[in-house]
Amino acid sequence: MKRRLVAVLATCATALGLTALTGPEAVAAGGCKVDYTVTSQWQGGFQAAVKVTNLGDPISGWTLKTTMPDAGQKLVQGWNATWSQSGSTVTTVGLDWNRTLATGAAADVGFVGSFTGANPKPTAFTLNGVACTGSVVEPPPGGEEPPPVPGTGTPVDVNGKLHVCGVNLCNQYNRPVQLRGMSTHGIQWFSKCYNTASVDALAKDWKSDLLRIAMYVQESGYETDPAGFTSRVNSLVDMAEARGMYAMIDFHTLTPGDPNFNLERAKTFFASVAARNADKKHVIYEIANEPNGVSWTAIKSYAEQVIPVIRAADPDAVVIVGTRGWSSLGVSDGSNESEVVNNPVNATNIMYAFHFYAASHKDNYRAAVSRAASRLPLFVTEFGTVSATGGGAMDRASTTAWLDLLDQLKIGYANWTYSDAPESSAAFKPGTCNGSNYSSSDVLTESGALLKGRISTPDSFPTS
Ligand code: IDC
Repeated sequence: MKRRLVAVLATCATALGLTALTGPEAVAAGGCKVDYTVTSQWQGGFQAAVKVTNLGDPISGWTLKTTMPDAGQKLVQGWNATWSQSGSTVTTVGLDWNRTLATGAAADVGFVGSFTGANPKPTAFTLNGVACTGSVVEPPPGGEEPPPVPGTGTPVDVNGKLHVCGVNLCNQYNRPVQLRGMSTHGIQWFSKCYNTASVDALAKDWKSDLLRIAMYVQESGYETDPAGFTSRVNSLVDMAEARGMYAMIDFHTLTPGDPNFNLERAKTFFASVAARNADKKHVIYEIANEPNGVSWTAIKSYAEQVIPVIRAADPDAVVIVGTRGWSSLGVSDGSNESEVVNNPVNATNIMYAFHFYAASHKDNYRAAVSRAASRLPLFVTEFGTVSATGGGAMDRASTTAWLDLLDQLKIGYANWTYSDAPESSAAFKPGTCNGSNYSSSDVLTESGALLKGRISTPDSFPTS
């Protein structure tokens, strides 16, 4: 059982008045189930996750309604659905990509609310007009359910060598796994942030599964000192290995956007790191961070020249290919995932990168990921909780919508950045990396606190 602060389980009874409903939106006998969970609460505000499970016939659209029990409770912002409040009634309507619910299927939506006074839980829901008379399941006396028994072993101990199976990343038991972790900032600028204390904190306090090593190629990066950067990457690979975390080697191309500009450098670099790390279980190769201003065919051509170089040295490692429009599956260039689905890279054991910045990239990007997830193996190798500049205000609602979606689809992710850069995307406050305390909550930014909260929850990797 998941740890919950509050769980409200409302079961839609076999509905009275069902016969009055016609058309595909009717909920048949068998009804529905709503799991309402307050996932966090703070002074005057709270966040709730709402899981709507259709237990009746398939439906092609849904509207969920409930009543806020206290006049001071207000919807602030919702996600994965269209949310509105009128008086005390909150209405939630499924979006294009989650409006169809087969029997037994569920939609995960959520919202941030505000409250004055008490914050009681809603107990009655209707789905497509059918009353769901629910009963509240109170947490056991003493508060929360007991925490789950933590798994034994590090992420690499449990999962071993990874491979792509279907659209998922799978572990040694051939079962899908989601890796959740952090990206470094550019190692040419923030090497002081990657030391024994900080990487210990990432593994032990954050319980991170993954360290993404962002090696810029330009901007004073690899091109200025290939041997030096190759060796720095390898030492970070070893630091991740010693703590049982996966290491993602990111060839951080950004400007210029055509990865072919760096083709020869990529071949040299990957030949070297793949040979050196071939016997390790924990290395994933990301061959081009964010192609931009370049066609998918040019990216595919680059991939089909770099992947054989890696395979020659390390035949069975997972390789991740960047996508058009800053790894947006083309969406930021007015395209979409179909260009990849229709013309995939000619290689096996590969995934495609998707990146987002939550304050800039919202529902239409989530819709693309939802569609693409059943066709392509995806890994969110970089994302921010803020705007695409790496700065600006954190968008909590959009970030939560994204992470809930990725959790549901078992898509792995790495957050930009595990650093103390003076920008809101950084997890640590400026100056943190001058000291040795990476563990206490007061060194975290708002983004860092949110990500640490998400990443440190138990993984429950499947082992059989
Ligand atoms: C940003 C850094 C910023 C740096 C800039 C240019 O946060 O400090 O000055 O790069 O190198 C990306 C890129 C990533 C960007 C990040 C935020 O992959 O390199 O980092 N971002 O702008 N894609 C979308 C956003």
